[in-house]
Amino acid sequence: MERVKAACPEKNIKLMRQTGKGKGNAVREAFDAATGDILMILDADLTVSPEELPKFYEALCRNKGEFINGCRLVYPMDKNAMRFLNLLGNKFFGWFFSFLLSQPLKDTLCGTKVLFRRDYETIRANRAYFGDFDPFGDFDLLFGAARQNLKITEIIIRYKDREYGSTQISRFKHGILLFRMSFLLHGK
Ligand SMILES: Nc1nc2c(ncn2[C@@H]2O[C@H](COP(=O)(O)OP(=O)(O)OP(=O)(O)O)[C@@H](O)[C@H]2O)c(=O)[nH]1
Ligand SMILES: [Mg+2]
Repeated sequence: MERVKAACPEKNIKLMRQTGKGKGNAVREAFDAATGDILMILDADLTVSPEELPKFYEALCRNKGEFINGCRLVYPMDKNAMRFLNLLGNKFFGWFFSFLLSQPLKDTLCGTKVLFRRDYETIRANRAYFGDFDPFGDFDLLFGAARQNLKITEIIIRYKDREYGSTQISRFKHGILLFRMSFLLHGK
């Protein structure tokens, strides 16, 4: 990141250290600090290239949707990009969320998510209904968006092998947590 800042001195890039734990907390703190009109999440393991982001920007600005979510499940992926159980889980949650939100959705857990800040502010203001327990933040944002009647649109992206870091996902523990969150949301 320091390299990026040095390479692009004209850009207002902020590097922050989160005060809590988990991606959800990091995203919430970064979104609170961001000053632009559009908010974007890109996973730091570079499984999705930053070069994909202009497609998300275009989709949002051209009104193709109000919440743009990446979809990794269409193009062929790199060999180790997604483990088999994760693939099954992603397919299941895609199906289940399409049913819960009454909007077609294939890949709920894709990290790449883009939306207008004004819409995020409404999602944040209504977070109390959902509770603050989603450690990843994906369900929190998707449910918050659907509750505001935002149109969720998926952009197909290419999912690559991880370039940086190691997985932060414990499949069984987190899989169970995701199930619990989904069923809780089902009751709302
Ligand atoms: N700041 C911060 N970011 C996190 C934390 N956990 C995960 N992330 C970010 O969230 C991204 C997604 O987490 P991963 O562990 O890659 O999870 P995944 O992509 O669903 O699963 P894998 O297929 O195992 O990579 C990471 O690439 C990090 O950028 C955290 O505790 N703090
Ligand atoms: Mg990853």
